[in-house]
Amino acid sequence: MRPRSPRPPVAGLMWLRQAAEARLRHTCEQSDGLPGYGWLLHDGLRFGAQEIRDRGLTLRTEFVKRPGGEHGGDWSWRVTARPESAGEQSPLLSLLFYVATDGQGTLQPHVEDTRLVSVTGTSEELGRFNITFHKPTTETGEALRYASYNHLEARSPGLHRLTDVVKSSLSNRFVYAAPGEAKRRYFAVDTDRALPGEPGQAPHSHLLLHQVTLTLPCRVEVTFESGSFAERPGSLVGAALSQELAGHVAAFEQRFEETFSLARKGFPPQQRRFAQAALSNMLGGMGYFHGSSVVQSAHSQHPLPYPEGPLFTAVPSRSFFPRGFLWDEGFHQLLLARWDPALSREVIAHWLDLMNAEGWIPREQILDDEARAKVPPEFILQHSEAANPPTLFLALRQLLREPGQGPAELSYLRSLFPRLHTWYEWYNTTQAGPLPYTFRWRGRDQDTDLFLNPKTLTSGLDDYPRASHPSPAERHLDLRCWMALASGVMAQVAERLGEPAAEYRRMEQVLRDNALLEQQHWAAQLGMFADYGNHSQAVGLEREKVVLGPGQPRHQVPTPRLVRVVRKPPQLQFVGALGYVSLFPFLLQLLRPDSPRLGSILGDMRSEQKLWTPYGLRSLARTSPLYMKHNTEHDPPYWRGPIWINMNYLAVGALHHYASLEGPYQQQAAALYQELRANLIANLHRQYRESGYLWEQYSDSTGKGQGCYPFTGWSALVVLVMAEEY
Ligand code: 6A9
Repeated sequence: MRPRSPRPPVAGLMWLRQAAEARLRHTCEQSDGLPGYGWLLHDGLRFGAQEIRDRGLTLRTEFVKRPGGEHGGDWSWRVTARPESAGEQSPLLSLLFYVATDGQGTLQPHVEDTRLVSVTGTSEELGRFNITFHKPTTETGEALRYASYNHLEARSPGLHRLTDVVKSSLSNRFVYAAPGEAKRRYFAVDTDRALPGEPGQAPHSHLLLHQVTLTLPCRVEVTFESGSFAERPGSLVGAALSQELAGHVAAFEQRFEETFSLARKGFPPQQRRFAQAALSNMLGGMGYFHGSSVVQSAHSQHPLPYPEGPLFTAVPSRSFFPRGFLWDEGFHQLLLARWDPALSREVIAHWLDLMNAEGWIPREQILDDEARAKVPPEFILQHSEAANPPTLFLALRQLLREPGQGPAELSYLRSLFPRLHTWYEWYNTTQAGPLPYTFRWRGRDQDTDLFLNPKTLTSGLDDYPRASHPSPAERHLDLRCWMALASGVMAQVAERLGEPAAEYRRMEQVLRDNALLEQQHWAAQLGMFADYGNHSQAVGLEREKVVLGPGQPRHQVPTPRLVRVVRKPPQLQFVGALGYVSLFPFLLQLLRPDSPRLGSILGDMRSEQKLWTPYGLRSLARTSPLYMKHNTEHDPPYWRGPIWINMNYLAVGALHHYASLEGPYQQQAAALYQELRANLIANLHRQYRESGYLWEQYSDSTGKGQGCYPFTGWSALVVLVMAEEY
């Protein structure tokens, strides 16, 4: 729990199942391999309910915020712990509640015997506050429970080191002695062992921690009360908290149904809960980040820190990629704009505020030490010529469609407009292609010897096959289609504001012109839309031959590397790689409904040899030369076969669109729409049921979730597929 502040005081929970070894849980770590955790309900503002399944126990955590006063009001947390299965011998559990500062504010502990009863404090944005750790009760809150108490006061170099500080203070010299039970030793924080802080450096973070150790099942509540909240109707604990929670649950259910109509569409309760969890996890995973990217620009020799700033954003995966990604965000906001348009507007404004004077927005937002701690060094640097698909236009288009467009929405658009224009022009100028109305992603991998196909991280489709030899002659189909979308939305925004819109419209019309599109990107011989560039199909990875020098012993020779061999020299031509890129004129609905190309795309999509699977559309056709090929020895296929949900969402949306327009392919589109939609929903739900999570991508041969988890970024778009909202 933290306010949106650059240097926030934070409150949180760690837990520890008492066993021979102390395994402390704190932040979301994929390597912990929990059987399941995530938000089941979360409205993004006032309330949330989370379930965490750890081995042997289940934790349910719930919070409610109650507005009041001048500092954001009160909040309460409730944690209920149960053994995983009834009848299991009750393990001893420690819940560790903490509060910590991050360079500003004060905290004052109030201890009775060994129990930290409460913390009073102040901070810039929260004013005065009081946090109370209530005594544990039975699971239903009726009676008090026996427990042992410990507490810790310590210093930490920063919030990202809190886990280490707590871990290093653990000692098992403590004894749990409930009346009538056998005594048990347990691990607890030990103030005597707390780190003194780093010498010569003012310790950044002040930590206070309350540990309660007891048997299951049990419940513990914590209340935060804001000093400026004068007329509090009573503390938000016990029965009062239960009542508030129940009210929020009912309101959430109703709002969810009003927004997505899943009950009306006949989805059974189990599938509705799945969809609620997907939405809730995207909302609950949102973060407020603060700091600066490290940027390499063409104007300077060395990387420089970008100006410091905040970013309020959703994230692809809280456990694995807990930071903002530009093109992911456009997809996230497609979902959130339907749930809470005001929240979406705020997020989009945050992103546009990250633009530099030239119109560039860094693709990946790695803003502070905490974020940097989770990123390998080679990914930290952001290059100021690197683009990423401008999907925020997708989100904006959705916001323009939302009902209730009043003066506030208009003035919001007006304030956005100059930045939108600058951003749009940045793409037009810096990512221009070799011919008018063509485009090219800058910043492809240059090292053509070590990669089977040099990657195009900026496109978002990383290792999707492109021209084998990057060159200025390349024309990238996906970027061209994104620019058609961007032009159309710019025109719409300008029209709404009474600003000159003709140039955006003209650009949109040219980019939508099917004849020009075919001239630049239809590969007649391949029978598909394609990229164009300096390309050879005949490439492969082979072990380098090792030549022993005279007298050189074999064991001194390094293991031969895998290097790329080009068996036929590259030439300017279309790139034969049937998959998501070839579908773009369809995905972004640029094709006329009577275009014969629409017919061939639908055919390729439905072909099981090519793109169709029972679980969704695969990223690259099985018939494509680089299908499921490694890019290097240690770089497995990523966008070369597996099923990705953002692209499948666009595909279902496009099928829905073409099914609604009269034309020779209307029936076919309608049939595919039903089938693809049903396949996606069934597989994601099944994977969620079986594995406990939504995943980054799905295997095209088994449908199994793979990559990182929980991934409730764009995979959560399954909610919109269920709701038929495109
Ligand atoms: C790796 C290793 C703990 C890759 O969802 C975010 C992005 C997408 O924008 C992109 O389209 N993902 C997709 O191809 C994840 C990128 C993560 C890169 C950093 C760090 C983690 O170590």
